[in-house]
Amino acid sequence: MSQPKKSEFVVVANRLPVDRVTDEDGEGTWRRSPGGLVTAIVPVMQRREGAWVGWQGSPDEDLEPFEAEGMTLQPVRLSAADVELYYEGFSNATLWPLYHDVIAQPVYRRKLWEAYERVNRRFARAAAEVAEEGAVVWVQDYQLQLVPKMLRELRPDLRIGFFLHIPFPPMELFQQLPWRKEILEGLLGADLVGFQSRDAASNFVRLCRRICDLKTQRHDVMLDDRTVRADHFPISVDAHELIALAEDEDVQQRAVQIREDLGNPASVLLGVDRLDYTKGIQQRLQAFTELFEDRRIKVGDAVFVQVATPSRERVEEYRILRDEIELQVGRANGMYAELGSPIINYMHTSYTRKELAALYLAADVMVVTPLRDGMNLVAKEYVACRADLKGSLVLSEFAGAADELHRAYLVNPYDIGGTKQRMYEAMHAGPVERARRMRSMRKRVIEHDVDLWAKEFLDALEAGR
Ligand code: GDG
Repeated sequence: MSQPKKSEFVVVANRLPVDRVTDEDGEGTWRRSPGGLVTAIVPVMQRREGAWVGWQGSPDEDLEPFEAEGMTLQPVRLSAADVELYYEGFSNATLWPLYHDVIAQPVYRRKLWEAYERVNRRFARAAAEVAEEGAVVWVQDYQLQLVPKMLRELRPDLRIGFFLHIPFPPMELFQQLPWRKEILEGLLGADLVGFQSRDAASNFVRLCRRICDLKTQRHDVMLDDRTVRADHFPISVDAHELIALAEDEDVQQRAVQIREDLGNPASVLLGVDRLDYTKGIQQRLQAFTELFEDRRIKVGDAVFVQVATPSRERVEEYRILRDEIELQVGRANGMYAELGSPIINYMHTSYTRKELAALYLAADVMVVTPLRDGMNLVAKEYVACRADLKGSLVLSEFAGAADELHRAYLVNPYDIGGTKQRMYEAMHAGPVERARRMRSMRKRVIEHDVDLWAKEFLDALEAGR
């Protein structure tokens, strides 16, 4: 294998920021993946000649490092068994539910843990190989929590940051994890551990004190030879890109077309989520359906569009969830729809960014009701797109975004009665009220966009040198 080029800035994430696509001539090539994280980090990478270490998305494939979009990409190989045990297993069947309030029962199996350790070590080695002397390495998310420690052992010269995109649970839940100490020690290999919310950061600090028996002070965890800082850095969206998208004439026309296709109801309500049990899709559809049952609204008053992007389809919980939602939608339409006018339009598919922006513009009420969510970018994307100040946002208190978007219609998604009331209020808000709320939310999202997020994290990481 050829010697990889060394970089002074390295990102380590489960996935590489590119997807394999086939062009018109049938040739395979790579295209930058959509999404805020990639958009935020790519400019930093290009400025610093960065490298990105990650899995390329298909199992059992050996790939040499390659260049794309001005970045060096360092593929990490995962076998089919790694995907099953480390990714679908420990990451998505153990950590994901545990970190999201145990909404689903986490699976605790030693074999999954062993795979997690083994694969984390592989990522750490790959990062150690591409990092220049004294480089900054930024490790991303729950799949790679052991990498900071493993990497520090290999390369004590590096400056290591870690950012967790999902919630970090309170002690009462985290304690369940048979490998709780190992995970904390893994994270403590970093110089800076970043979380989405203040609560998550303080959960972590408290756990370091209680489980690892370490001294702590506010944001700091004291080790023998160094101090680890734990703080919150709420992620955001590329507001300017979204504003431009929403100004695009095709997008605006498409939004009008969507409303027409829906029969021009008085209110269009919209949900956009990965099909995941943390997102509260069932609760919101129930609340909406009950408004028909209670005869507070009728066909013509409102239509709900639910986009559920396919996700983790090989994990059993997700298959069950999909069946349940599809049954629920069928029932609701069976009971309350009229010929040619369903009350819920459910799409199990994924759309282009442009189509998504058109949907945001077509929606009078965006409904974001996760049972627990690190941040939720959909809520911020909707707000960024609505320069016309016409939309309303119904938002769960349990999404990180609720810490910033105080002017949303905040709901406890477990409270179906409260949720349907707030949805109803959002549908019937006057233009002045809508504009007042939207203006305040937009100010926050535009001022605190994803560039600022990356800058604040990296400045804090460098500051401690
Ligand atoms: C994790 C945390 C945290 C969705 N459907 C389509 C599509 N999307 C895009 C959205 C948005 C992204 O996917 C989803 O981001 P979320 O933040 O809403 O949720 P997670 O995927 O669970 O993300 C979360 C996030 O990491 C970042 O730190 O906020 O709390 O769970 O950007 O627009 N994009 C396209 N077509 C779709 O059909 N193109």
